[in-house]
Amino acid sequence: QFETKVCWQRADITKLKVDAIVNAANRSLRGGGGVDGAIHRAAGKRLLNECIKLDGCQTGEAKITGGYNLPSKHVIHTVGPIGEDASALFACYYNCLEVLHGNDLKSIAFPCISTGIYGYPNDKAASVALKAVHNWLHEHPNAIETVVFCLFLDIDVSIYEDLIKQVFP
Ligand code: AR6
Repeated sequence: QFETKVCWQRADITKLKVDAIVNAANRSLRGGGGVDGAIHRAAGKRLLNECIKLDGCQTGEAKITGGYNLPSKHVIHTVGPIGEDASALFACYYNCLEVLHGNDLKSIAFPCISTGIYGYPNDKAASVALKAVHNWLHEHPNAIETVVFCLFLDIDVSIYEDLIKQVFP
């Protein structure tokens, strides 16, 4: 038996070797800018071919594909809200964990969904992200091994450094 480890790391998510990295996608699932563009570039065009078959993704939903050329075995694509919508952002994190667990996978890395191009305020997004992960883990004790918050910007490092200790003491 293990205890789920929750941590943050400053990294390019395309370099992480976990069972699944999360993509902050758009509803078409056909690629885009930001982390979505980086993931598609690193995974190669077979990722887009698989995504096209998924028939898009609604805001707050999550869909899984292979990882292809990435070090991670899978990508879980989710679509964050445009602007501040706590219940939609909560659903993104929660549903990614549902999909991870539903596929018998054990480790996941999240980017800061919606806080780039989609404009969600960083501090508010972090508290929703941590709350969603905390709730899911509370409902599924030790069902998974590792949750990594993959941070790209200094602002998020300073926010998560503080908040993660409060939510996961
Ligand atoms: N690794 C980790 N995090 C990254 C990376 C990376 N390689 N690159 C960027 N980030 P964004 P959104 C961070 O804009 O706000 C796309 O066009 C970035 O600094 O990628 O959900 C989609 O197709 C920020 O902290 O996603 C959608 O149309 C975080 O990832 C739209 O953007 C999310 O920023 C989604 O916008």
